[in-house]
Amino acid sequence: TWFTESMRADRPVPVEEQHRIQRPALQLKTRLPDSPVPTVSQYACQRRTTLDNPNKVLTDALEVLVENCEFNDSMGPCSGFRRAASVLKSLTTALSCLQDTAGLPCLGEESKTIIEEIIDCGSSSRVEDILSDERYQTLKLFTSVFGVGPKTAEKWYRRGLRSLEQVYSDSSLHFNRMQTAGFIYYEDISKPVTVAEARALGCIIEETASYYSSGVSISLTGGFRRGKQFGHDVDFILTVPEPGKEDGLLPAVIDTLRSQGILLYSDFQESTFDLNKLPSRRFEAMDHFQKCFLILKLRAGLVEGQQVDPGCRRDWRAVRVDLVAPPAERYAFCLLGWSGSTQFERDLRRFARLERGMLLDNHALYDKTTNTFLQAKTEEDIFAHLGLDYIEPWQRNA
Ligand code: DCT
Ligand code: MG
Repeated sequence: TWFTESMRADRPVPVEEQHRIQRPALQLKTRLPDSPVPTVSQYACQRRTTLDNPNKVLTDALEVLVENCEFNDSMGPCSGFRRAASVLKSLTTALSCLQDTAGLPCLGEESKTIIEEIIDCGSSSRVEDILSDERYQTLKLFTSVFGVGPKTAEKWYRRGLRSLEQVYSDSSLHFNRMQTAGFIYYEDISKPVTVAEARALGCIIEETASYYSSGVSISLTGGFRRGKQFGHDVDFILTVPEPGKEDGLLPAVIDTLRSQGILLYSDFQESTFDLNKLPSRRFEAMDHFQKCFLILKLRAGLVEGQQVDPGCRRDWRAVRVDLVAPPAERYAFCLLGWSGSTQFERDLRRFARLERGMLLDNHALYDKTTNTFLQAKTEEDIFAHLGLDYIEPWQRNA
């Protein structure tokens, strides 16, 4: 048995149970027949995780540890803290003491120590130490630049660099195109993208793609599909019904955006999709679909509810946009993969492999027992193949 809607701790208590709870001590001695114990699954894809997170103080703290492990390249403890944070995010009530964690999966001793410290004292010394650590602060700052990962950040840190100004003015460093754009538009792209901005970008992409073919469909995916109010970028999937016609789609969209004068940066990646390759075992491996990472110029006048400030030196902002264009028959897999959250995706794949003997990635679902690819037109089909209850996108904020 695993977590279902009816097992939630905060569900309304049915009338027949209310008086049972209210009866005094004498009644409690006669044991009620064993009721199923609500259990929380170790897999995020068997939990419903909305954006309401009453344990944010705890999950933020655990995520600092995750980030610190990523900076130190220690992947073992990293996944432990990730899973612990994710389990807490699925709870509908705040933990008030360590005993409240009884029966919860994925909480190792280290995670429990952090949780207990925060519940008892309001903060964890281990987390506070990391937050005030110069290396952590610097690596966090450097990796906030588009195109800069932990390896590059570490290299700059080792050279004694501590601020973005120092990095940018160090003439001995070579920046790639992505990093250069990251520095130029740093202020704009560090600012969260709003839902209204995401919608305005959707209209721009839709119109632009329609010049290529009237049959193009566009889906908003990523965090916004999960109901987030803000994102670091906007993710769209573009498809055309005619097989093979997607081949020239993104280059055409990029050209049109350029001729409209709103393309600030683009990194186009040709498709390397090959159905003969089995789904990858590594989650971190990006998918093989045709895609592009863009920075676009979004005019304030196109964003609903946004006033154009006459005193402002410019009437636009730079925004990060990702486009992916899979073959139409791969759409469901691509949508499920790009909808995230990243932890939800990791656990979907882990569940498929360990519990079902199947390999799942953004392209396909492969059954190792029967040596067949399982077809899917919708996300519901994929959950059904995996024997999972369907989880709505807004419940995938694991
Ligand atoms: N994804 C993937 N393969 C990866 C990394 C991510 O398939 N190697 C998926 C999971 C989420 C989705 O792509 C979009 O990625 P982000 O934009 O980074 O995540 P997000 O949830 O949209 O977060 P944000 O709101 O900050 O953009
Ligand atoms: Mg996103």
